[in-house]
Amino acid sequence: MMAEWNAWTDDQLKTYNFPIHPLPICSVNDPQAEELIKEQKPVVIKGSELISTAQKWDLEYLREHIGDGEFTVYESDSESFKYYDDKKVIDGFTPPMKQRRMIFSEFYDAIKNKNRTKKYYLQQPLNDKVGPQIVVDFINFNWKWIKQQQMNNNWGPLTSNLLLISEEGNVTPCHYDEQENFYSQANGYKRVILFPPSQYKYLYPHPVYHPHDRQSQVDFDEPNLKLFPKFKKVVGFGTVLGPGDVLYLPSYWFHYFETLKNSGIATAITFWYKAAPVGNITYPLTAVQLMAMMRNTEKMILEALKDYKQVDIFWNMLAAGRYCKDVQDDTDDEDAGVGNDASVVAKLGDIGRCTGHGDEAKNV
Ligand SMILES: O=C(O)CCC(=O)C(=O)O
Repeated sequence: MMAEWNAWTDDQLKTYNFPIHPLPICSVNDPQAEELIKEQKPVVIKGSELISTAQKWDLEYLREHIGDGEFTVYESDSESFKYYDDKKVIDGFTPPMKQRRMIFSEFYDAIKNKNRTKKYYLQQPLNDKVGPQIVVDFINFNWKWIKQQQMNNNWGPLTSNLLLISEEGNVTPCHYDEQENFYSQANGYKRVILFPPSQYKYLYPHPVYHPHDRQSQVDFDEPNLKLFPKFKKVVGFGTVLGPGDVLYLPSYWFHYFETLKNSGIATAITFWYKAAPVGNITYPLTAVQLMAMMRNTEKMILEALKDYKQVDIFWNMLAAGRYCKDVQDDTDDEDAGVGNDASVVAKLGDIGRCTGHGDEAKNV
């Protein structure tokens, strides 16, 4: 087996105290990749050529070809870009970053400005306003491969291709999405850390009514263990994605991304698909089904009460002295109904070594 050369070193990664196991890495024809996708387990796929025509999309090429449309660019005072939904409004919420609209050359100038104090992250769904050369590159993506995946797994329609152009050091804090994603790295290097849905209780997502819905409340740099004591149980699965890599990121898996320090710009494109319809329900429910159920319950209560401030009062009233007994903590190790973290580690660990790539994966 050939050792794989890494274009990056460990000192380009942020340091965290929790364990991080390697994610499985498979070449595109490896049946293990198909198996993992079917089981809704993450896998990094090499050699799919999904967006090989976008590997040349550096800032110069995009400035020349992407057209005059406007792009959403987040501007932050720090390296952190924590998403918020500006349609959800609550008292006292200050957005942690500014959402701006820029044409590409404005973004280019902002990034090239050496005297700036702000950091930038372009995040824009690809649309029909892009220039003709970008359309040609897009048409020449490996649609045959990805449509086959969509069919094999009974996914619904493709909903969006988000173009992500990130500066070195940018961090997308931990959150989950409700769709299946083939996250494709065009150029540059991004470290990703994933957590299975069964770790929901260790990651404390914000309430559904909150602008940070789906985002973990835990600041990975300075976790507040008084408020979020179970965060110390968290176990991640990580890797560094490089040009041409495709990560299958299953719906409801928590994920965290960082563009490697001193690595320049990183460009990636998401392929978000509606998840497969829920088949026959069997018991115990899966962690994903429980998460979806919790979301729906929270939404229903908000709809009934109308006022988000009443929601906290309601849940406390419901649980106080009745549903919040210590007995709930027993579920941590048995993991009744929410999947078994140990079995996920074992499964992902085994498969990570069988592909001709996984052995060399660094423990990121
Ligand atoms: O690449 C990033 O920084 C974030 C990507 C992400 O969160 C996603 O694809 O769901």
